[in-house]
Amino acid sequence: MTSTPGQPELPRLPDGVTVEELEGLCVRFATEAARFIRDERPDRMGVAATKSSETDVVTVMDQRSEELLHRLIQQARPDDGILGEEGADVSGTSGLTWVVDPIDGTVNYLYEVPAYAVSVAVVVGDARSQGGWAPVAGAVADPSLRLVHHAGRGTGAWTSPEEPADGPAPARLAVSAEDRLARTLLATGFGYDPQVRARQAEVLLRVLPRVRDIRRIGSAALDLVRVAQGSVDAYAETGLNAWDLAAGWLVVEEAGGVVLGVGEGARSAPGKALTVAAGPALAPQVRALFMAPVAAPVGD
Ligand code: LIP
Repeated sequence: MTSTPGQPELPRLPDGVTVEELEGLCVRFATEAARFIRDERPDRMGVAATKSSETDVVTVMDQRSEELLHRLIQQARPDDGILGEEGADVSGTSGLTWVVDPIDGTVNYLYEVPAYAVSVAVVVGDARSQGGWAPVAGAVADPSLRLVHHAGRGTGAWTSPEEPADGPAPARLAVSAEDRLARTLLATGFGYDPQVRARQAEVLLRVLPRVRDIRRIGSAALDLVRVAQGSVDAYAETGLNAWDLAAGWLVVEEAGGVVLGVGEGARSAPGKALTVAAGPALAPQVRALFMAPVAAPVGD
């Protein structure tokens, strides 16, 4: 990692590429895929397959969106690795890996609920190991609002229109300054496995009385963007994969927030065990609330 006084540590990037160039590619690729899944949606689109459970669905557009992203990435950055939710798994030789979710919020997309996104991030390290990687550039495209939220390590977090000519100018993002749980609007989500959902419901039983309210948007990438926008105060979820969170993680950090995992060292990074995102004063409180033993009485 290289660092300039007063600036966040910047990773040493390969072959002279800059963070700004990678951020621009993330925006371009995410935006192209967002237009595709919105404008090319088939009239009678059904479920193409299921994964971890009968409710963990894949549509043909998830698959085609990932094929499009794979093609765009390989044309622009042929030596980089690729890891995608729908099976893309390219090792690469450059030290950079593209981590993509071709449709995050697939169930919302299937039901035409306007809360789904395309998430594209570039990471350094091993994207397949917990705590072994970190994002350096990322974009979350929202096809329903025709917006793209993006960040590069050290370049801030921004919301831009899908079509720059349409305006307005990019708006800088900043997390909420809320520091009290009782006033916290908390976004969260649930897994696809019934036993996992039962455990998440037990945690929610303790969390719900302690916060202002919860919002279940149905897309981790958009939940993280809303933390960066300050339109929720915090987000917490267990069971996320790298592709759900890679771009949103950086957008939150570049908006002045922190993104935490369950513990210290490698486990301090967000991942399957727990992902918490909020402003610096609130994030540790939200993590403690989600990590307390489930058996603890409500309102303890
Ligand atoms: C979704 C996540 C969401 C979670 C859903 C699902 P997918 O990702 O973005 O936060 O609560 O269960 O995992 O499967 O739509 O790409």
